[in-house]
Amino acid sequence: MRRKLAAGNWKMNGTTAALEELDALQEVAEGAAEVLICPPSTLIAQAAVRSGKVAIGGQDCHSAASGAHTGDISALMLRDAGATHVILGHSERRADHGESDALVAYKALAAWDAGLTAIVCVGETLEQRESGKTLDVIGKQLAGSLPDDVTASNTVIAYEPVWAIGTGKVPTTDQIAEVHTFMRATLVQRFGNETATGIRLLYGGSVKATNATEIFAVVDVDGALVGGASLKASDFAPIVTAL
Ligand code: G2H
Repeated sequence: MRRKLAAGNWKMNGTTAALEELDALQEVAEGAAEVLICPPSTLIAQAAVRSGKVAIGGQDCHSAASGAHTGDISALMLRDAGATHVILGHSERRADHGESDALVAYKALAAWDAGLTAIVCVGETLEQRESGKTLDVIGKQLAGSLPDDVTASNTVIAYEPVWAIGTGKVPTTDQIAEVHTFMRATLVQRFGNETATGIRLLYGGSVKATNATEIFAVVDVDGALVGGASLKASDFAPIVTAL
């Protein structure tokens, strides 16, 4: 049985005052679903101290354990600051920083070495969807971004159609089901039934309290990666309870 996961990605938002939102999430974090918040790196150590039942994650890490990489953060540093998870290959990283599938796979290895769970993101652009390439794109991203030693506990996959991120546009439940079913089958083929059926598959892209229940009813959706609606506990808590 896969434990549901509600993951909040604060992106480049939040200063110290935002940590109050963690206090307000404690009650929903007592429930059956796992609750994770990925604040900006500057807040991780403080967040981990006051996170209570809420798990804390990073939004990216370098593929190397240490070294001359100005401005970057290693998986070990995230772990040391109190993180248990790290988002990798988010489409904003892929677009803004030119991250390739291969780099994402190296980052996943670094995350595992540091004891972090990698949340690996995949998703098609609108142009790719409209030209009928969605499953091809997702298949290639999964093949290239996941190292061979994936387990149900070291990896979570997030399907985030690029055109749905922060736009308010959400795929139909049939479109989400098609991709999630495809991802599960792809994982079964590569990692075997036992591992693949234990891996949690999240949907991400304009998830809100008003659409969460419908999305969570879709086959093979084990939770959500939430951006804008995770910034305020009053918006995020109803999403958690919808799981
Ligand atoms: C997708 C998502 C969080 P939002 O990037 O990862 O953001 O919910 O704002 O679309």
